[in-house]
Amino acid sequence: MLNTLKVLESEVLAGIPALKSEQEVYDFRNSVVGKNGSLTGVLKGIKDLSAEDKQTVGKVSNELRDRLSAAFDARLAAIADERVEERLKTEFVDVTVPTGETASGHLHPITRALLEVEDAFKRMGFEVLESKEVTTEYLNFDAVNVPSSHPARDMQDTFWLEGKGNVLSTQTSSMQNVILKSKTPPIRVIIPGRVFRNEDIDATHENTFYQVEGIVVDKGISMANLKYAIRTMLSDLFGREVSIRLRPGYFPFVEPGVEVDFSCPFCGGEGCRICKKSGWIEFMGAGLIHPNVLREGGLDPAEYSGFAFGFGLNRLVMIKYGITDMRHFQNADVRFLSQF
Ligand code: FA5
Repeated sequence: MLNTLKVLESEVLAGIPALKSEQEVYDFRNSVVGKNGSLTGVLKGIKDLSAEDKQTVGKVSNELRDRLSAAFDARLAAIADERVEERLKTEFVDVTVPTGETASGHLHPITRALLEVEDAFKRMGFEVLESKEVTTEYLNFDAVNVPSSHPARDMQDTFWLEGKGNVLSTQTSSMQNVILKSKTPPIRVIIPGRVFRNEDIDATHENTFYQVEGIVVDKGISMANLKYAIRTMLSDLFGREVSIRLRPGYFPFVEPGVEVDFSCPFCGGEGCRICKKSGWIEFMGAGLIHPNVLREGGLDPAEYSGFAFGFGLNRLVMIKYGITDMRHFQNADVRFLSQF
């Protein structure tokens, strides 16, 4: 019987590697160790053996059953591995291949417009400098001709910071003194920056918004230079010639001070919904730099003159793109942002 078992083992072990699927393994295993299996059949004869042979054959057959069971399990594991290998080969997905479906980010409309504004001024020989978001009471007010007793301080609601005399810039004009002291004429700079005012917000007012300051100082600078620079920049930005209109305006750091309007680029000045039928769009404050400001910046007003202007970028972008609510800019809502 031991011989029969040996032959049976070598036959079974030789047959296992040819099994291709789990089902084939189960069927073959059943044909060996199942109720009517070949090994089961041989083992049924044990009962007729002598007591001594029963013990020997019993031990050998138990060991044989364990070896065959291990061989079947190993084949099942190998078949599972082969299946995974096969799937990896046929179902391979290269996750690095571009799908063309991913939306990539883009510039915020304010940033985009600012770059266009900067380009227009650079073409006219202007330098672009950055303003400071945290500044001093001196630079924001005193140095631009607004002493502490001056009522004009109340024109801009200020965020005062802890510590001596520090404020959040309420206007990019807080850079005027820095520029005048650090440069020698001819000076031609624009200074874009974020400014802050302690104001209630609504569709046309924010507490955090962008301004662009412009400063030009040289001998013999006049309002004509201001008009030319602003007309050129706006015509570039809107892709159409615009005209400039000046009205008297009050800002402590300029004399004379003006409010600058430009002809509506949408209707050409005939009157439409955007310019509220007036043909003109209110744009910004400007003027010739006040002698006190030049002096505080270390320049002699008898020798030099200059102009300064400051406009709100948020409002300009609203006009350019027909945006009706300024609060959209800071909301980070993709439904708004994805339109630009
Ligand atoms: C100024 O801030 C002056 N520094 C401008 C200036 C510079 C005049 C140089 C003369 C010479 P004003 O407070 O008007 O001025 O603000 C300028 C622009 O900022 C406004 O025309 C407007 O477009 C924008 N602005 C003002 N307040 C707000 C606000 N709460 N939200 C959004 N934009 C605002």
